[in-house]
Amino acid sequence: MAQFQEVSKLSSQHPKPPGLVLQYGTAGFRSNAKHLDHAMFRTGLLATLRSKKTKATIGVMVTASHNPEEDNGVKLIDPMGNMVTAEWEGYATQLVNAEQDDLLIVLKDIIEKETVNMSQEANVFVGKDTRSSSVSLSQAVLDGVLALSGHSKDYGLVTTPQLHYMVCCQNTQGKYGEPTVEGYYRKLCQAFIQLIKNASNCTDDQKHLSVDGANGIGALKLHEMESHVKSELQISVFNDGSKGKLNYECGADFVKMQQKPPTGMEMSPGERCCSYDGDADRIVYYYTDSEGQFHLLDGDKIATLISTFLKELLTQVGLDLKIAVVQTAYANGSSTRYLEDTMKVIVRCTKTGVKHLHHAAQEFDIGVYFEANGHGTVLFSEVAEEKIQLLTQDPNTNDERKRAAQLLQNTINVINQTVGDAISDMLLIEAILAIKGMTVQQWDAIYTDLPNRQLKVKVADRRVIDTTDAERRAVSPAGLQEAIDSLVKKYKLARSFVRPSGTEDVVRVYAEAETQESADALAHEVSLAVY
Ligand code: NG1
Ligand code: ZN
Repeated sequence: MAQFQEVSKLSSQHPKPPGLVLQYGTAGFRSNAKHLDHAMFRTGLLATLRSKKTKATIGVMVTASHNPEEDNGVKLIDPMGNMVTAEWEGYATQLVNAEQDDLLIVLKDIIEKETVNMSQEANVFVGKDTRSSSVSLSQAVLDGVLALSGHSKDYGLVTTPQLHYMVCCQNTQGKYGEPTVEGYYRKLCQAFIQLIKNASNCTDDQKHLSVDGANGIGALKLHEMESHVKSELQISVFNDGSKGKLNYECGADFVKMQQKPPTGMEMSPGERCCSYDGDADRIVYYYTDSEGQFHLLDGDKIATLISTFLKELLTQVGLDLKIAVVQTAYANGSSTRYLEDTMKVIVRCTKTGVKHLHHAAQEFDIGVYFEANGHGTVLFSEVAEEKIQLLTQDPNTNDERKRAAQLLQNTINVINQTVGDAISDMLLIEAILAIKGMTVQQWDAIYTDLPNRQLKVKVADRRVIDTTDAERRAVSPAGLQEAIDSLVKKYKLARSFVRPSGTEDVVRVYAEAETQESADALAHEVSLAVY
């Protein structure tokens, strides 16, 4: 078939280095950018097949998020803006690892297994981050789509959540919004402006926010968005890529892991600040107090703020909708305790990786999910959205209920339900703080984090560690969990677990305890037990 001749021809321009093996992990393929050209081309091929199979538009995002500038990566986005299924992740790994001469065999095998109708049209949206390697790598993706005669639309520089949004808008015939960057700003910012109208007496201090753009795409996009919200939110962008290196000593991952401010940011005591990661799907907040001490408000604090706000609104509208917060094992123990005991909301714990959290959140009318590292969003079920919409239009609803229903409606519109989104989360958080007249210190004081420490351990083969109970307990190697249990017993309010990373060749160790010294010591002792 002529179609496959084109694949052969173009794939020879994107040859696979013999013997190289890559794995489609939690965040797609990720590696040093030098090794990825063939992976990009082949992901373009697979996205085209996925589009033919689903009869819908598929997204391909070229980014390595918080990884160093030298790395890159690629991720597929399914029709509703969600992650692809485990089966197709498996195909991605097979296709990318096929040696050059076997490519067509593996490709045809996938077509056969999935009974893909090759005469079906295909449509693929492509986006990229600001890495210098992203230019040629995203071109390789476009070549892959072309090789199978698919249509592609190159969105160029966009954040990861923006591309998820475009894919969802396209496949819902505009019901979710308009699939353009301008349409994205319009939808989110209009909802934000509506929300903020409910804030009384906002001071200039409250209207100001400093953002660390991680020298990446988020900074660029904030500049584009600024004019839409200027009257209500004055943003100072630091690490906007004009001087520093992407993710280097800045960005959400650096701030969360190092528990200190990014370099390149001017902070006065008490001032509200936040950091995005390299592709703007994560956000964390922080401030320094008058003694110069650093305070981090991570994904757990964000989930708490948002779920408190939503729960209060649900009480006001009198709708019986089930709200839950979804976390991972990395959630600070204090947050879980506060949510369950004080807030009385349902808390679920899932394995690390957004797809697990997203999936669990879909089981509730309102599912607030956040990883401690700041990746998260809120999902509203169709039923919840309908009930809220009806209330906003009901002539028999009293003013208080109507106001609360409007706030819920605008929250639905400001939040990017397809995936965690730093820009969208930031707008919602800013609106909530303004409406509640809350300072960042008051937000921080809702509960006190248990001191914690995360470490990485290099081992010969991280896959020997197998876990259960949402990764909170190790089932292999034999004796490891018992060793962790006895170390944990030495410290007050302590908890610790280990798991193999899905994105790096390391084992991650997490420990929390009553004091920072204890958390550090426990993390260190557990990492020795992992060897
Ligand atoms: P791994 O490398 O599997 O721990 C990391 C993050 C995840 C998620 C993915 C994808 C931690 C502890 N892990 O996964 O939460 O964000 O990267 O980027 O933060
Ligand atoms: Zn990211």
